[in-house]
Amino acid sequence: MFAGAQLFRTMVVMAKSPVSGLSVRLAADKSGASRLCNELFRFRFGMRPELGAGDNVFQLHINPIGRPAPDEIWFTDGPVSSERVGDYAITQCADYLAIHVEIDLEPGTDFKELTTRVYRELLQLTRERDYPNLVRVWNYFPGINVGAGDHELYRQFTAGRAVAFGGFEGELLPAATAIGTDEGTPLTITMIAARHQCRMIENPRQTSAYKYPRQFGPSSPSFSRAVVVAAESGYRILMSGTASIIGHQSMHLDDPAQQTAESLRNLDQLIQQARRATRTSNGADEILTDGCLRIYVRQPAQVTEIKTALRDFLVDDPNVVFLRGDICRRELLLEIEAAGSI
Ligand code: 3EB
Repeated sequence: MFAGAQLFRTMVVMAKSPVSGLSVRLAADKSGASRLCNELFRFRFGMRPELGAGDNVFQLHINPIGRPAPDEIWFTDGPVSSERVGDYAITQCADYLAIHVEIDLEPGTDFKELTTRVYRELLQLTRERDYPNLVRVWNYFPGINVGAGDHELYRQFTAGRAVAFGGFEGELLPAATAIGTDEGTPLTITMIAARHQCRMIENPRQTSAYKYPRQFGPSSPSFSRAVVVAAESGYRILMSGTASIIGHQSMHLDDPAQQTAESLRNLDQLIQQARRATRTSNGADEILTDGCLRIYVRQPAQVTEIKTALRDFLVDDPNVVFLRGDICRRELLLEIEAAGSI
């Protein structure tokens, strides 16, 4: 279907004025000093504690592989206000709200209970401010693969999240990422919510995560494969962390190049689904423009192989950030999330 196809095209984007709706860009420089016009929030990658600055700078305690990563900036249109409410950094504009929280983990914490509590508080905040529609959530915590069977931390997290969501399915679940970070890092959750309903996209190549069978844990993961948000000109797709899974089965064990290709085929399928759902086209041969990718890699030594596999799918110099993280299934070596215009 896909051999030699160019999946992503990236552009030099910082020269353009920010687009309406919700868009994401990597900062052109790494200084990250000044807040840009219509900047809803920015992610800053890395462990150094002095990195955090400003109510709309959301620190992710995860290290880039190789060189330092530029900030990832989320733009909107219209005025933005940012504040802090207890542990929560909150930033909002007319249409979107983003919340970020970092929670230090004490030994012996009941992780399911903690996840339920934090998610309930997040959902409460989105509802009381009248942004009831979840768009995108990022979840990071250490020890994601620690524990056997249903005691594994990822499964405890999934169970706790499912309690807070209380039976939400399909249309109501946000796109998401859940990645294991290094020991000593906090539970870090960032949530984007919208005033209006957004369109959720599932992947016909994959079982919907909220329908995963029992073998993957007592509760199914509460996320959708992608979300499409409107922009003044066209649509943007925000794709969940996407791995080498077909149906509900992990594929290409021990082969990072094949896992990369399979993940990209899954992203390709999501983009096609989103285009069908919105009856849209960006007029380019390539499937995604203004693409922005994050690739989480379990073993940094495999990055070179992953980059080589990636090259077949990319043109130009892509906006890709490589991060050292653990994927929620032990056999998965990498996971790719992406956003861009369709
Ligand atoms: C998968 O497809 C891979 O639990 O929030 C990807 C994205 C994955 C999000 C989550 C898990 C989550 O099942 C794992």
